[in-house]
Amino acid sequence: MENVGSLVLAAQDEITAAASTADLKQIEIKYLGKNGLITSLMRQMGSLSAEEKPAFGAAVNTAKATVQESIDNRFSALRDVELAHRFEAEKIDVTMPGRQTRVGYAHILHLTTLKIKRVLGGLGFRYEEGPELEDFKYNFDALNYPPDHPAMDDQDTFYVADDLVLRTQCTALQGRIFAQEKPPLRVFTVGRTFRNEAVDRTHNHTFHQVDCFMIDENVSMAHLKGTLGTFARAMFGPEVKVRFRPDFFPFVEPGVDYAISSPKLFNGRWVELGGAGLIHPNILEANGIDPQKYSGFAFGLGVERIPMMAYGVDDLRLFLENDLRFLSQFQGIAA
Ligand code: FA5
Repeated sequence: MENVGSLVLAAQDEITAAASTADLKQIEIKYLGKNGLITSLMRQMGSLSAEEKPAFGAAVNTAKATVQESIDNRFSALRDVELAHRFEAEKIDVTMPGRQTRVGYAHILHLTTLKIKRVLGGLGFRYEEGPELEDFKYNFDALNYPPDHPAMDDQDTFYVADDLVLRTQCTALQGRIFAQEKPPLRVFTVGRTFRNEAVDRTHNHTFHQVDCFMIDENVSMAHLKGTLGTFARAMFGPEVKVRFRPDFFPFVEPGVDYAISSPKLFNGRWVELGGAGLIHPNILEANGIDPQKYSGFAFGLGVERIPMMAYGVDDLRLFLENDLRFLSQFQGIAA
């Protein structure tokens, strides 16, 4: 019996000293658990006489109840303290200003594309899209490339299969249109193009091109120059001049590259924009268009070139890196 009393006293000392509800759980297990110190006292019953048994049993039960009650009381006191601490720690200051949500804005290449569409659409050209994963045939063969042209090499072109490439130029759209439509035609496209090239400040593996062509009776270099001049002035300002120089592309004859100059851009220096020319008679013939009756012009240029020149961006890789410190500078620019 003394043993029971001293266990209760020991338990109560520990209960009073417990610093947390977790400590209290351990004390509960230690004394009242299945193999707890008080619970185990019952095992002594067997060694007691029949007269002693009831009193011992009652004493153990009372001890259990006493310790349990002490634990319960201490538990609720400790839990109140712990909750108060937690509430304090997790307190929310509802008067603090909220976190700002960022509002999205259009990417500068998208804005440039919208402007191109508006300008060329306004000149009477119809917008069409071709696939980025293009038939070798449309990317090269239909554009009058000789079989050994270096652009077809693995070094320059991403091949997906022998007859399937990531288009290297938006000019690939021409063959798709010619296969379905007859002149007069005025069509343009804007889209992503891919080249397996060494990447530097003016070359990326993924970039964008505008490509535009027109076929009708008596189309000449004068129409090309007039259209490009109007396009360039609409994109860069009314002071812009356009210059042609001879260049070679298999799909045009004569072929040119063209540059623009404006007193407001690059101190009036000439800056090359892209390639152009009159659509090669071989291409017209291959598509059943009579080159005696019809002629056409085509031009293409890099979309990135436009904001690079307009805003003085010196590295075109920035456009696709998605660094908001760069992109946010174009926030608020009207399309
Ligand atoms: C062409 O791609 C021709 N299809 C253009 C053309 C169309 C000529 C119609 C005649 C008639 P070129 O390879 O020069 O041409 O590319 C045209 C423009 O795309 C370049 O002036 C440049 O602005 C851009 N460009 C070309 N390669 C890259 C590159 N790796 N990264 C970024 N821009 C590029």
